[in-house]
Amino acid sequence: MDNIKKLREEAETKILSAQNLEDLNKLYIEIFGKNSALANLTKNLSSLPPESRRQAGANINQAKQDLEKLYQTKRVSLVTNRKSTQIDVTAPGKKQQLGHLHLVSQAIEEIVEIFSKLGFSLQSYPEVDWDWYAFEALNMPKGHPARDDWETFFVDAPQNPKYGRQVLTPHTSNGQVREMEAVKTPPIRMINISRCYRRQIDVSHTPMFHQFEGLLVDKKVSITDLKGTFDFFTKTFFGPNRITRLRPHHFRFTEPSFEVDVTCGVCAGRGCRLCKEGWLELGGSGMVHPKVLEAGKIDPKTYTGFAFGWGIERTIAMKTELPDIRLLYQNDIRFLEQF
Ligand code: FA5
Repeated sequence: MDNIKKLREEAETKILSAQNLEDLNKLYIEIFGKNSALANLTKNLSSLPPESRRQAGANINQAKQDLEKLYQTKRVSLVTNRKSTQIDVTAPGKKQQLGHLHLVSQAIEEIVEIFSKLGFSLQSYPEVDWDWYAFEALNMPKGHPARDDWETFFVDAPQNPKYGRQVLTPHTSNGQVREMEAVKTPPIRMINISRCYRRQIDVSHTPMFHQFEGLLVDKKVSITDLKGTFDFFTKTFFGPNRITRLRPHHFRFTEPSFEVDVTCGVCAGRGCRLCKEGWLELGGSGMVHPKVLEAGKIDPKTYTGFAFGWGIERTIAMKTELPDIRLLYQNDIRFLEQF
């Protein structure tokens, strides 16, 4: 009797500790096979005294049945486990979520491509620059009230005796004199795209935004070239029915200066809630001021040029009828995935 109990307990432990189906299969022969300890007990029944033979036979059978049951339960659990870790190659695939470029990056790519058709090449100038390039070389001497329009962030760092303080560039116009210094002798046809920073925030202003700056310097450049460039850009970027107009304005670094307007895409220039009078402002522009050419060591008697600086977020807003440019930076996937 004790033999059967011990044998049964040993077999139970082995079955329960099998780690996989292969181990369990091997145990079957060991526990239930012809030469197993259980089979030997059955064979030896005849050697027992007749009064205990019957009970011993019943106990052996019971042990066999219980162990079979345990064996099958263990088998089912190992099979289920194996299935859950296996890959079902016939299962339908899960659709991968594909990302895409942010709206601002898409616009930058498109703008660069349009201007490259006119021979402008993309340059990159610092986002943290000296006061000299952001203001002084652009005909805005220290303390000049025109600087206030740029609501600038100044960097808390030592000043340079010649170049002054460091600023987070409030516009891409800092690239103008830098480009003149780099090229030295015109022609110059530059597009400078960069992040800009100003202390502003509302539906049409963000503290960080992007501008693209165009600068063309050559002999005999006139306002007609400026207007033709804007018309080409506008029709390619916004569509063939959109037209531009130049509205007189004032910038210290261009003379004459203009603001550039484009007909509204919603009302086609008739006037609506978005544009009020049929026109939307794209950005600033003008003929490069002789003092700026001089700051870039270019002779204003030989060369003339035009420059413009537009906000990329506003340009996108005008194309997509975005009611608030701050949406571009809220990282809301429901908004971004529409474009
Ligand atoms: C300028 O920044 C001049 N440097 C543009 C220029 C360049 C004029 C070359 C002449 C020659 P203004 O401050 O108007 O100008 O800004 C130009 C454009 O930048 C605006 O029309 C607008 O589209 C965009 N912009 C300005 N501030 C913000 C802001 N906080 N958030 C988003 N866009 C802005």
